[in-house]
Amino acid sequence: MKKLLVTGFEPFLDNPINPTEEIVKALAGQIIGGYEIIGRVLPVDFAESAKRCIEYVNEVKPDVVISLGLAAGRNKMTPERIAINCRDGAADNSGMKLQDSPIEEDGPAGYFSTLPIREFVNAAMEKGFPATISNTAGTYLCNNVMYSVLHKINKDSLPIRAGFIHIPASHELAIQKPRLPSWSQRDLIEAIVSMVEALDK
Ligand code: PCA
Repeated sequence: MKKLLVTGFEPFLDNPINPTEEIVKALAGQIIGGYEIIGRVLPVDFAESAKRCIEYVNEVKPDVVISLGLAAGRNKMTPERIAINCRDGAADNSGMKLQDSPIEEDGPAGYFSTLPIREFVNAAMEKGFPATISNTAGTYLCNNVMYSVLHKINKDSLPIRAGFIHIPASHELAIQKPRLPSWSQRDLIEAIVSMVEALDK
């Protein structure tokens, strides 16, 4: 059976909960759209997260990698179009703070997602979940993981489709940070399921 590696992240910065962790736990072991789901949670750590994700790719040998990250403040599911060769932003969970730092010294400026992001958006919307393509994954850990995985796939010519989806806050998180737009955890999970089902449409 085809394999899908789904990754999420641990909590970070002022977010005591990361709903991507719950999504990974909920989906791991399931079969969706003809894919066996393997779930892994990544650390919010510049030195570790991409390395860890690539180790999981080597271990699992998936056909597809979908990485998930929280974009607190967004109100829709947002498949990312592109990852850029830049690390910048707040300190990570280990206290490492980078500015204007390339992910790969000699790497290309960016990599486009190789996931069917337009189909993802259409499939989520058909099921009633607001979704739109995002044209920036930022410059923090999520962009770092998306770029690094696509770089590895490109460099080694691996037959793997990969990319990233940023998700809104869950209600559980919004209770602690009341300004955030939020979704129920169940809807977050179902919206991701609707996109997984669209992988081969
Ligand atoms: N979101 C952050 C890092 C971890 C996460 O879930 C980001 O958007 O980079």
